[in-house]
Amino acid sequence: MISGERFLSDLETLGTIGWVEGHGMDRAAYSKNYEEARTFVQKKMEEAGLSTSMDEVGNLFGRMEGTEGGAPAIMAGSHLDAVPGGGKYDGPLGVMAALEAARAIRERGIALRHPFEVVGFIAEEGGPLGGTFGSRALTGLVKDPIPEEVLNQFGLTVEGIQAARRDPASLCCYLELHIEQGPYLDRRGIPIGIPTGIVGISRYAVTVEGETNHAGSTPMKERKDAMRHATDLLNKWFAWVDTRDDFVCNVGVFSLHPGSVAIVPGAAEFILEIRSLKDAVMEEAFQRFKALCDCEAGLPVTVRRTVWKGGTDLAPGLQDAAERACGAAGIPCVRMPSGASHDANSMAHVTPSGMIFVPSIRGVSHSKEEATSPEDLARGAEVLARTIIEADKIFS
Ligand code: HGY
Ligand code: MN
Ligand code: MN
Repeated sequence: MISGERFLSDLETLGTIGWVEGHGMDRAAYSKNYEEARTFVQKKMEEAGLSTSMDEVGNLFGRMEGTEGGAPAIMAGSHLDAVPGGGKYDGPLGVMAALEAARAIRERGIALRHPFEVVGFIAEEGGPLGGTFGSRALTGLVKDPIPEEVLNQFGLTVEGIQAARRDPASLCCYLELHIEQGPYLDRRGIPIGIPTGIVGISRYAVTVEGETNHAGSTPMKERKDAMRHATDLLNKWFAWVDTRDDFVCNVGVFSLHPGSVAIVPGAAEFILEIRSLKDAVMEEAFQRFKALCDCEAGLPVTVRRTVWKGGTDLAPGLQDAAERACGAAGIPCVRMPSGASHDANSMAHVTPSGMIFVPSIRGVSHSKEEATSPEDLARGAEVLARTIIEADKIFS
């Protein structure tokens, strides 16, 4: 029912905004490139006859009314920001597919009972605002205080964040099409995944306190080398992580201070990220890490939790709706968990939420090599459009 050609053309055009050859996407939330991308999407929404608006934190909405005035809205979309050097589909696929669904529904004269809103969330990717920021603002989940300098950096205010909260009663359900960002579908040749749940994410700022000293004249045995202590600790930690299969862990940010080749590092700082479908497992893993820090003789280690987003289940009714949509279109699908976090994690806290996955070639994402075939992209948009129509029937 969608126009695959129009959808893919708009998606690829959006993918050129902020794209740097050899690097990947340069489109952080609140950046110039981000604003250019959002303006492009807003124009496309208006051309499609949607009424557009933006909330106080920079989320973009395109709305078309339904036949039942005052009914809660079906919302579909994803995020428009990208990780540094990331790909062009992580986020924008879901926004442009929701827009294409709106166009196809309108062009076919399908009268939805519920209003339909396309959303482009801001600041979904991890960063100073904690990730899934735009959708957490909409759902009232921005609980931890944000440092003044971070608010100023992005032109945000506490009042603005609070004003962005949407009354959950105004929402009927939320749907998000997204690339899988893992190898499950690609390895099995299955074109559509239907996520059953989304992992929780926890992040910890870890500091190892050593002692700066001369890198040449300080005897090895007398050094309080923060780098060696941190790497010893992490080697022991990852040896334990490798014995488990119910959570994943990453250290993507690691810095040494003062950071000179001729100085024994006095401090090592890193961000430890733990993800699991089960919050209790995330907590157990953290306790194990903490115990390692405490028992590892030598240098003092401080650990501060900076992010805790529990895992969420996705609405079975929307999983069934997506499965029916696939069945009607003769598209094979499989239910599976999501190892990546998404705005649907925030939305699932306030309204029935569902997701649809399309394969990531070689499972690669958060990389300039991120890729999905045009056929799979268009198939995902088709299933999303049909699922929206299904959702319109199942919710009052
Ligand atoms: O990190 C994530 O899981 C998401 O891609 N932001
Ligand atoms: Mn994403
Ligand atoms: Mn991402």
